[in-house]
Amino acid sequence: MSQSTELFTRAQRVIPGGVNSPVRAFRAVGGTPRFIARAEGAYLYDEDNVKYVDYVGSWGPMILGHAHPDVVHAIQDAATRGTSYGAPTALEVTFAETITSLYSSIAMLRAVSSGTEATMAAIRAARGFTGRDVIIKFEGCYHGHADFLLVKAGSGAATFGVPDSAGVPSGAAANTLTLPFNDKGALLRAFETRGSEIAAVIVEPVVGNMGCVPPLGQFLEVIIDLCSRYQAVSIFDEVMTGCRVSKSGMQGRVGVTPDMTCLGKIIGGGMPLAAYGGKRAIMEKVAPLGPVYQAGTLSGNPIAVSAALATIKHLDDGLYAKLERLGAQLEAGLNAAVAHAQIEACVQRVGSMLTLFFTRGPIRNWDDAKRSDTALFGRFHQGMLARGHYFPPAQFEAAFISGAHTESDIAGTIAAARDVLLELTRTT
Ligand code: HOZ
Repeated sequence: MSQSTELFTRAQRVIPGGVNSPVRAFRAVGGTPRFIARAEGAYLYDEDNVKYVDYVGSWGPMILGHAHPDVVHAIQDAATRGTSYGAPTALEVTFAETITSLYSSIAMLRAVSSGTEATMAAIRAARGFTGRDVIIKFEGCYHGHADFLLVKAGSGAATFGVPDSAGVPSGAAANTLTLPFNDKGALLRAFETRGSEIAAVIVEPVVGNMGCVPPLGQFLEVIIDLCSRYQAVSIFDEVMTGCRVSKSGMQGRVGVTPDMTCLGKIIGGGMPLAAYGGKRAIMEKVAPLGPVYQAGTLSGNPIAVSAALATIKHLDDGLYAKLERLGAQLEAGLNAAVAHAQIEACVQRVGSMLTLFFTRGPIRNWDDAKRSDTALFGRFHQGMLARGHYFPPAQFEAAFISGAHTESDIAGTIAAARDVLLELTRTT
């Protein structure tokens, strides 16, 4: 029996589903989750010492690849000075100054420990600022697991068919309106009918959590414009896209400025660190300056902030040019493999995030995404894994490339995908 199988058996006795985050259980693709022993650069090694080219990258943070020497050194160095103080540090000031210099939408920010906390706190601040209750989110977008955001949510919630989670009191989500992503008309109508009640619109500016779905036709601009016209707060959830699709996220890539921004993943350098921030007038509502309460013992943790600063130092134009190049290589190779196998599938990509959907494109929203043949995706995933290529274990997730990947890694993955897709057509 493999080490992963043995560990999974033990894990299922003491951890729900054997995992600490549902999608890791591989239920959407079948097979046994690999228990990871170590990682380096673009590669993961499981407990049986099998090597994989990694396209999950801890779900986004590992933009430099795993165990980057500067990041590891920063963590080791910080740890010798203590692991947590629950008191302010110089590091946090530098971190906040660094982020505000990268994101013109952020005049002030609060560090927190996860993307879930960031979105939850940003919405609380927006509600406190506007004095309104209603928020708008988009179907298939996932903003963490706060009660009022687990409505028609993407990621694991979509994968497991529970976009509306049990355990969320109906009242908790009563003020959450959900609309189709990329539907400007629906958004306009919502503002026309309920504009004076709307506190905020929260959006993943490129959705990563129903698979990779880019915004179309000025959708982001329209969100910002309508929010400003109706004195609501536009919130970009750039937990996944921040420092990923450009150094200053999707907002920097397309040149727009939301009222608030949530960040996580890359800005934490692989440690539990996230942040929310925005216009000074909004952030001045946050305690102790204002009446919106939010706190956290591990917020701005010195080890996490050290990893973050060491990571951000490496985010330069050369890195993003490389990521764009590798992304284009993978996209073109997968498209060619799909065409060769004559399979109904499409690739969607923004920079170094990408999804192979097993349905005809384009995928513009959740209704499009959910037409995907998830069983076929599962078989594709298993085939790739068996050949040493580790893709996200669910159709409704994005794959990520890091600066540690090489052209030959990508070429190997394309060759494997060609084989696997052909195999799928032969056996369907
Ligand atoms: N919700 C995450 C993907 N969008 C999964 C996190 C994890 O399992 O680590």
